[in-house]
Amino acid sequence: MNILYILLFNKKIYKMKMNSNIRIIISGIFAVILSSLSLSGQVNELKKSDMEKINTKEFPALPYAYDALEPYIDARTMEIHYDRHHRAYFNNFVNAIKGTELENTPIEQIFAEVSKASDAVRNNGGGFYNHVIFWNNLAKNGSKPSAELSAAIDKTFGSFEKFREIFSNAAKTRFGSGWAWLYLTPGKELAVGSTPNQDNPLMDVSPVKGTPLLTIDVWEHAYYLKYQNKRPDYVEAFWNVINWDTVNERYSEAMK
Ligand code: MN3
Repeated sequence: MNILYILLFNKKIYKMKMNSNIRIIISGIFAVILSSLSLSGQVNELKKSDMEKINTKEFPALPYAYDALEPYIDARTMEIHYDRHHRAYFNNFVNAIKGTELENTPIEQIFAEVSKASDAVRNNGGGFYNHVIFWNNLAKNGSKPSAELSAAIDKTFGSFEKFREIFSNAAKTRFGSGWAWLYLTPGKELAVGSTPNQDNPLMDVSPVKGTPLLTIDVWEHAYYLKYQNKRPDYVEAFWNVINWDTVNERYSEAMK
């Protein structure tokens, strides 16, 4: 497209009556302007390519065995949560977008305008996506926040302990079902918040907006078999099974 503009502009310039030096200067100025326009086009493309690119065509495998997070999250809960709840969200999402223009739209783009979509797309798309983030930010691998993420946590919350308290509080006090998040705001600041139901910070309907970095599912199905009504105990246990390696990766990707 840009090359077409260069050709058209240059054709016009060469038709004008002026001396050749001025013609060369004007052509040069156009070339600089147009190449900077094409550069900004590339930046936009890069931003798009930074998106999660979560495959919406295939139900993703759980990245570990059902019992991998014992005793903090029990195998039976993991099995039911992944194989029934998550799978149902995935199947219902696939059915909700089938035959519509959303079928080939990146899921992050669907979320950016989810207010225009059906409740089935919002609830099941969120349910599908949020669990992918959740499974991937869990592991029993003894990982730690990176130096960069630690520094940002200290800067924003004062200390890791303070961050932990604020995040845990967001998870414990989310009324009913939902999710707590550590996310990066569009201004590249860390923030903690929570969303109801299957909403997430990528959605235009969400009160908290940004790039998800770390999340905890606080629906009762995530903890009831082991912890029953004691959500705070489940939230405390969660801190033993955070896969900081993936959170660090998400943070450095989002900071680019
Ligand atoms: Mn769940």
